[in-house]
Amino acid sequence: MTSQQQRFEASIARECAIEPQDWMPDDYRKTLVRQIGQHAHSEVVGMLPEGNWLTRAPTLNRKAILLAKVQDEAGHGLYLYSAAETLGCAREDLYQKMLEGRMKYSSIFNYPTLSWADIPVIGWLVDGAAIVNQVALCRTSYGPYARAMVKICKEESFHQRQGYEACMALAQGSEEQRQMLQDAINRFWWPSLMMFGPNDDNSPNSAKSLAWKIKRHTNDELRQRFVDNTIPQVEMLGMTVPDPALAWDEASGHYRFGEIDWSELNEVIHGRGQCNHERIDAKQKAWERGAWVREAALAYAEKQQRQREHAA
Ligand code: BYC
Repeated sequence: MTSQQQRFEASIARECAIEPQDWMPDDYRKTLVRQIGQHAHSEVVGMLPEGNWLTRAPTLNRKAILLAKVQDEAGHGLYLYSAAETLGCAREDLYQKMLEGRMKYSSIFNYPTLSWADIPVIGWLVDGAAIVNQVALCRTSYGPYARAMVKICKEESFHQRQGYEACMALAQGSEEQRQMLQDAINRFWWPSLMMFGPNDDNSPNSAKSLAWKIKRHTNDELRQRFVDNTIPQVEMLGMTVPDPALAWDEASGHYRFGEIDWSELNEVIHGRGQCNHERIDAKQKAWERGAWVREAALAYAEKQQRQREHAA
């Protein structure tokens, strides 16, 4: 082991954050670019299913909240693309890889939002699952990623609470509203559990990511934490989850749940989910239509630079 490698391993062991100027193994850098890049793409693709309901939110108040949430997701994408840039990769390159299907984004955003109840349920379950994963990432070993996560978690936590509050409004509403809520839970329950990734026996990246403290917990540990947190909330709403195997296990102090349909997750992450084409198509069009904004922003930045140089 070289002295650089020794210093790196010692920093990881001492829980010292690795910073952009520090030496790091190529594989550590690659793993971070992959995970932070996918995470950034998930945030911006995640704007689409929710954006679908902006014009149809049931009240002006709900519309204003949803608009703010969708904007927050764009901001999260920005923090994460910036964190990835500190590793030496251009934002445009990462984005192109996502558009070309060479980088992934979270499976959850390849499901359609069919009714208004999907929006509260996404806020509650999807942002709820995201927080469980992301609170752990606040202690990830790469400094810029950990710092981005602190800010993101505060906003995600607000999203989760507003989602649950909107679910509660439906749960206390008419029979039709309760049915709409139950239907949304039925469709989003299993895909939310899939957000945590394959089970530990089939997670090729986990061992290295855990050793480098990029990941702090395994996929299954976080999934279990999410189920344990969420089932009492489901009961509070007077709803159920579509899992006949769900049961409280007194001995372990955890809920036991049924087997996830891994073939479904596999299909979705390999581009064959219900909305994969639609999502990439929307992002491709947004990229093309936004060209003038990028050109204008660059021209403005160059003008500012020239003025600063002139003044100096
Ligand atoms: N979807 O070895 P594994 C949000 C891939 S957005 C797609 O366990 P790893 C929000 C995985 O990438 C939430 N792909 O991998 C936004 C790998 O493929 P590659 C996004 C998945 O990295 C808007 C392969 O399967 N959160 O919060 O150790 C509105 C094998 O998996 C998925 C993050 O991105 C999946 N579900 O663990 C509302 C969190 N699962 O790259 C909310 C950061 C697995 O080898 N990411 N794959 O080709 C992570 O924590 C980890 O990357 C994962 C996977 C737990 C997702």
